[in-house]
Amino acid sequence: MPHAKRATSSATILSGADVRTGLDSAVLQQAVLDHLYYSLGRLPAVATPANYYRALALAIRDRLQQRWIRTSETYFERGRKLACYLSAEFLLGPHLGNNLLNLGLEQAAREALTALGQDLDAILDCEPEPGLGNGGLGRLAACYLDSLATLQYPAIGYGIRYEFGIFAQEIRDGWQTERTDKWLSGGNPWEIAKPDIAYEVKWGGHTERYIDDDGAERRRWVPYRVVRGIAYDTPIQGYGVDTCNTLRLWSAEAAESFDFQAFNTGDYFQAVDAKLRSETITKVLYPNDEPAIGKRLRLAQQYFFVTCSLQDMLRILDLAGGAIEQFAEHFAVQLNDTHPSIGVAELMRLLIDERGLDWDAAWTITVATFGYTNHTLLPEALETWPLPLFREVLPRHLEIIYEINRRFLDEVRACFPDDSARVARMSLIGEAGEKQVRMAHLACVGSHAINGVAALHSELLKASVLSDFHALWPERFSNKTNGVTPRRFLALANPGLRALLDETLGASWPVDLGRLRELESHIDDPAFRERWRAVKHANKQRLADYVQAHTGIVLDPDWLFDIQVKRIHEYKRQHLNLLHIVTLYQRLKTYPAFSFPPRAFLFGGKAAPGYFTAKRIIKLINAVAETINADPEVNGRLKVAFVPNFSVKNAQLIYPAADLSEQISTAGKEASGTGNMKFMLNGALTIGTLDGANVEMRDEVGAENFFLFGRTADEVARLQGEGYRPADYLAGDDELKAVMELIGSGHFSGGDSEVFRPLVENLTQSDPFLVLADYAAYVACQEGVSAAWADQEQWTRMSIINCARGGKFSSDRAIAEYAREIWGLQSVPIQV
Ligand code: B1N
Repeated sequence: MPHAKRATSSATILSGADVRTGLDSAVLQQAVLDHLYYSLGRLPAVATPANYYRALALAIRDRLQQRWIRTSETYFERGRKLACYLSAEFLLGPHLGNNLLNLGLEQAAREALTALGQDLDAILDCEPEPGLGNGGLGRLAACYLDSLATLQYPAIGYGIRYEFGIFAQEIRDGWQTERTDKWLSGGNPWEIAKPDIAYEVKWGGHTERYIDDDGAERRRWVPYRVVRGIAYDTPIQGYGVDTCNTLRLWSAEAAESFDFQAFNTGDYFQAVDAKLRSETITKVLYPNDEPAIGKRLRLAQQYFFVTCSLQDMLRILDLAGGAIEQFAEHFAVQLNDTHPSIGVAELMRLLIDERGLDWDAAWTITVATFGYTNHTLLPEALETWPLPLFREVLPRHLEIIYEINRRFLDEVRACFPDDSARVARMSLIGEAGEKQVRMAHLACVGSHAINGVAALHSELLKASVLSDFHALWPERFSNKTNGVTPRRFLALANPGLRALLDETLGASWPVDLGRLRELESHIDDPAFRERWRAVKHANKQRLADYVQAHTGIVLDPDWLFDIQVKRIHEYKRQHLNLLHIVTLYQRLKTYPAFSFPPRAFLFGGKAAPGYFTAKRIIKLINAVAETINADPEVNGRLKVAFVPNFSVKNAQLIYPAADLSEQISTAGKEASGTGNMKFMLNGALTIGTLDGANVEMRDEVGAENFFLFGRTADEVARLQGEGYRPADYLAGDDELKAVMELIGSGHFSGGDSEVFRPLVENLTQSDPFLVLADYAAYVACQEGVSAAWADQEQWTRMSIINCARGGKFSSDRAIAEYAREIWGLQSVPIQV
């Protein structure tokens, strides 16, 4: 049972637990005062809420410390296999609330702060969130760390300590503007810098041949520059267990030896300049979700964190006295998309150039070590690096990749004789136009396991972008449907529902999410349904307050809350949602008696700063919102709001407040989605296409509890193959035509008919994501939603069923599958 420890911990206090470890509210209160005084230099009389946040965070980190150290010590003693999750992004969200939850300390912390005249919720709100990711991929990594710790798996997350995370979004005159995210400016109480855990990262230069002591011919890399990577560790506490794993993020610093060289030649300013250039490597997260961009700094970031992480594994292996030949028995390394895939060449370099292994031994180890998760089918998102850039930055790796490729293509030729087209397609080097290094191919060749992130996505991978690799190595392929942590996204985000679940199911559901099924036995109980509705209503009021505070827009919690929050992207089709809203608006304006249950439409999400169309979609959402919200003829039934700066923090307010979850991507384009799962677990119904994990959500919940519309992935491919013409759909649908004309006319933009012309032309002339082709089906499906909402008792039943059948989408299930089927990992209980 989680948190059974609470009882013994009071005993510990009686037997002398101190201000750093004690778990009851009185000791916690003392610990907060202690940190205010000794760590912050403040007396309570002058302490701000932000000071209290920091003092409490430090007090809680102290309480993690013995678990954290004991966990590392146990892994080291036991020498069991360690899973290393390599990811360029970890979108963690605020730590304090989650750590209190996982330690079972929420009540004690609340009491301690109340005794100090402070409100815990206000204090929690002071935490700036570490936004070290763009969206789903980075958040998935964070959910997986939570599950790894909770399931007591020996694991470490490796990534980049960006000084600036994902930009903060502000809306000015309806447009997105970006502010740098200075998340470290107030200090970070969660991390511990380990300057003694540091590695050299080479850079540029050339390679040369030499003869080693045994007379063998070898190659070595003579770099142009060297920087250092310093470890910063953050504790990842499991829920209800003593396991506390580590997230190790690397920060770049100038390598001293190189500074000294410049100092010695007297060029002080050149030395300082080199130092600054070194440190830019980890300055900022690239704010791009999906499209790959051939930027030198991005390649530098990838190589930087990957080499530090692999060197760290070698250090751990050496400390444990393990043999280098046993590397793959000690470490399972998962590549979170291709961003860390340079690791394949880097591990080869380390094993051959630095540890003296021969090629075949090194290759066997490398393939046994790596697994590769693909997160997207969008062709423009598959990472490639221009060959000249790659050679300039990583000359030794290019040689290694050529050799991997030579041997690999021999294997392809042996399996598929006389098929030179296949050889060209599969090569690690793309030859079309400017030569490129294809990182997805490197990841496939260098990994024993390759997986997609939802059943449909994994099938499409095998049939499309990776079909040649599937033909060669079918046994490497599997599916691992994504999951989300029910701790942060249910227990922490939705305290009202958590209390109801605890009371109805007992306390174990957060670690055994299948137990949600038992809710179904309460569906026919009107009193239970009434309580379910009351929880949702309170969550909607909480969100309405937030929206009013941040936008001035007033929402009524009795209305249907229809929500789409995710990155802004054409394939996610926020504009399809908008076309529906404008359709309702137009109907109301044309037929004032037109009747439907009042709805509040909420949007949230960031656009990549350079993504012209996505930014214009945000402007259109805000323009439509402004017009509709100000129109007394319609605003008794329609409201639209754009919630600025969608983040993990405000997501925790948004998911629990949704009645309807919009998952309306063009089928075949969204690899999985994870927001879809967070909504479902919080009792929202989904309107969606057969895309990504929606397919499996609908399988779980039953067709009668899911609003399905739109073309399937096959139909999308067929339509596009036949030559899709959006004009045909426009011509055949007067209502759609009128909607497009209204948007184009300047009605929502104060008469300016230019501002949305690019969007209208995009949709009417090319419509790459079939918005117009799915429009009629979407509007019809939305009418079904309105009809269903009219029967509140039936809607509540469907809401309960959505939550009850969401157990599959716990990240615990996903992580157990990775551990068993890809990593060969055993759990290791930790005892403090
Ligand atoms: O990964 C998520 C999935 O649930 C989403 O469907 C998928 O779109 C998302 C380059 C990406 N795919 N690719 C990225 C992110 C950053 C970047 O620089 C690509 N993100 C996804 C988790 O599986």
